[in-house]
Amino acid sequence: MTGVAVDQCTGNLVVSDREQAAVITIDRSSGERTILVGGLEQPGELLALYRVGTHCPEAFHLLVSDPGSGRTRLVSPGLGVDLEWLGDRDVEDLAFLPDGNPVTGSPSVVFAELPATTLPGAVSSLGTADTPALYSDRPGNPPVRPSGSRYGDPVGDTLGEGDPIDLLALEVQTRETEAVVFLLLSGTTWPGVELAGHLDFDSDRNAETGTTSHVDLFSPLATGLGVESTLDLGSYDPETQNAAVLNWDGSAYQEAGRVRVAVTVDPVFLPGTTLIQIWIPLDLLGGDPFFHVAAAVGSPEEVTDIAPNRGHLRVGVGP
Ligand SMILES: [Ca+2]
Ligand SMILES: [Ca+2]
Ligand SMILES: [Ca+2]
Repeated sequence: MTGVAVDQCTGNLVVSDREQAAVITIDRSSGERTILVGGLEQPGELLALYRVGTHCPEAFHLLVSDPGSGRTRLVSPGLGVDLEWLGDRDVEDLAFLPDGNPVTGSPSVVFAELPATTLPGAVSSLGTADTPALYSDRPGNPPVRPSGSRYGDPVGDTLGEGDPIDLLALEVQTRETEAVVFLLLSGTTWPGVELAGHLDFDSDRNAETGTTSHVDLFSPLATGLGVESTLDLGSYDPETQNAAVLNWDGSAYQEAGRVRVAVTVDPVFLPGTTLIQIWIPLDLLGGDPFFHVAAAVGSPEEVTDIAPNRGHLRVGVGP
């Protein structure tokens, strides 16, 4: 697999599968896999977009880079659209720039092209394509699935040496009295391998209050978080299956309580990965179902991946 995206309309995962030369949809509830786009050369990075003015599930559109063929496709499963979006370019990465972004100012897609040669010193080049008022990075209407926020983290964007733990997705759902966090990691070795890291919560959605995020220690791009609470993954106890939530008291973290953690190695819907599920009572996060969050994961020795790679995940809409 080389690319992962989440269809926020259905909650299904979409992945690039180089072996099958196809993009595959994985149904989150049944684990069923279906081919969404076949006949590709070397499917790579995926970018989920949502057509403004349409509703879920049709709003979901997907850009599929296929550097082997030099083409990037635009696919809309709901509308039956599959067309060439960009030709003659070996695109290796794609990102959506929302309205008001500091690069283009208006909604656009930025893409990185592979260097034309493999000579030493060859660098990727960047390009942008305007998508004025056509697309957004989230559906305009409430998604079909329960309220929640997801971030599909790129495959292989890890820090550190050796076989670092690669975070593939961060998702938070809020229910009446609790937040449920899902962390999807590459590999099936954990918990044989020790996991550490933090989930940082900006409970009042105010960067000016709280303390610096652990993620900001490893990211060149600011999270924009002022952290009130953190879940310490390193405190996970396999015996009791719980981990500590710590609250910032203005000068230090104090343990606020321990929360339930479930680890599923090799989950049916995505073999070869590890799913960590964490249930946090909203009381421990200030009681508000709206908050901002970011994650840093790795071994006790080093952080090997962060999510989101830029900024934070917004959970709930809030006033
Ligand atoms: Ca990653
Ligand atoms: Ca804060
Ligand atoms: Ca990352």
